[in-house]
Amino acid sequence: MQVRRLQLKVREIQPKVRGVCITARVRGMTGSADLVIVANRLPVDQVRSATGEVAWQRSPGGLVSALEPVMRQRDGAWIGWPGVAEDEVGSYDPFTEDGLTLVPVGLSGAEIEEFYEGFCNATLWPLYHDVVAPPEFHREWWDAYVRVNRRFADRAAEIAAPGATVWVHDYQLQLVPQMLREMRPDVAIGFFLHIPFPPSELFMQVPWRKEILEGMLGADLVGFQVSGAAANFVRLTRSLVGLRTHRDMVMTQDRRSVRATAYPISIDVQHFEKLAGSESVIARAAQIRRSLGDPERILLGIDRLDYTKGILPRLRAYSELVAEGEFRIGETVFVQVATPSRERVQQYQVLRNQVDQFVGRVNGDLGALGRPAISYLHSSFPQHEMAALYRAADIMVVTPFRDGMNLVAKEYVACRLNDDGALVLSEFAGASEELSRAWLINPYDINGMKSTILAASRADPKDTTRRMKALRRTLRDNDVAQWATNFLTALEEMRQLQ
Ligand code: GDG
Repeated sequence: MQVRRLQLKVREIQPKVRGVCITARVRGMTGSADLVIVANRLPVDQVRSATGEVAWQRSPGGLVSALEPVMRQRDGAWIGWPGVAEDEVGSYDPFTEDGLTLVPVGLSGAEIEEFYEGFCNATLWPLYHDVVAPPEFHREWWDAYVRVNRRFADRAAEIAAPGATVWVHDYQLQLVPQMLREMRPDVAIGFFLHIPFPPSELFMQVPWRKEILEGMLGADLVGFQVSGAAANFVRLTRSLVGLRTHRDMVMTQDRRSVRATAYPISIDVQHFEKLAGSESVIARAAQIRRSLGDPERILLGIDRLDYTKGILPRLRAYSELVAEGEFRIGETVFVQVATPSRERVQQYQVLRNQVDQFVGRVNGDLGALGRPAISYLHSSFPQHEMAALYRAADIMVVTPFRDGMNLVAKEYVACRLNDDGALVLSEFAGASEELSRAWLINPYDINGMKSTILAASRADPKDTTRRMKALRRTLRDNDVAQWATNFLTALEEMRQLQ
């Protein structure tokens, strides 16, 4: 994997527990950052060499590339967890990379279990995704959630300049806006939820539902992927917290107005277009086709191995089409990339076994020597390889049961430089609202999915091109930089309004 090694300009990364040394260190930092991003993860991963040396590797992602220019202009800082368990929790020395200040927040092994794997990924994640897996509720997990949110909020309060803008991200940190507001009423606070926000019927299950809403209401602007999620939130602030609302505005008890609106996230379109048009990606895409036996048709799925992504129903629909003779082995192949994810959470282990078993059975029953029906890869790849796969695939199959947005669908569209290729997309992915010219499916309806995949594969090439052109136009109108600008402009307007 190609990664950029970060230049550490500052001191070694040594944990410092709260107390004397932190006060001394923070004095120099307080009040210096004009734009503070608070996210569960830093945009870098901590890696240790064989000799025990600590280094940082940049983790690629649209969010970082969108925010980097704004952060540079505005003396920005990014607060997040570096991705490894620490013996000593608390805060670490900030360090800079290319003028970007990165502020690590440490989590202990127990906190990773209870906060990250527990409350975030075994309570909130399934609950916010239509309970496609049963959420678990444990009081100790909630306690860890409050404790870790407090740590992030403290850190933001320490480093934000007077009157700064603080942008908090995602379901791991929903309590941070209110905690921060109590300490720093002078800053403008934005919150963006990357995953769906559920309807009242589901949200009401959370024993700490009111605390979560009040946590988010600490922000001036609460952003969601789609307008339905924003409406769910506004409705709940009325029914559960008893607040007055008007359209997308909520009036809080301390007489502030909080706006709740949709800002659909996007990707760095130009970056993907450039990558897909590079000679090496074009050559690699051709090589991928050859290695699959030059089939007539390649179907592709790329997802984190997550039960929300609808991997099994998609493979079932495809395998039935093969069994019924609609697709022939050798002429058609399905490539499924499942990136390892949250491997210590039980539901994810169950899913992995189910997919392994299913793919094994389909290939055993339907595959031919050296020609599997499903070419299944359980690993992650560099972005270059992803772009080559997007280029090589005739049909991209994206079938989540529920998804905040789904960037894979957008990346596929960005990489189709010749306006060909078909996108089959779940109507339950946020992306389907913008990408409405895709071949939309309901992942719960296997027969519907089968006939849509067939229709996409047999469509008149003129229709395919018309659809892809429309999708590409839509994507270009809202790339990730535009998304960040829209959010930050609206947050500034809210500051003026207050
Ligand atoms: C959450 C929400 C929302 C995947 N495998 C590899 C790899 N990826 C990259 C993809 C894409 C990203 O990861 C996945 O983004 P998605 O949007 O598809 O899904 P989540 O991870 O669930 O993201 C989602 C998103 O946040 C943003 O707000 O859209 O709804 O669930 O960019 O390309 N990248 C590389 N190797 C891999 O193997 N390099």
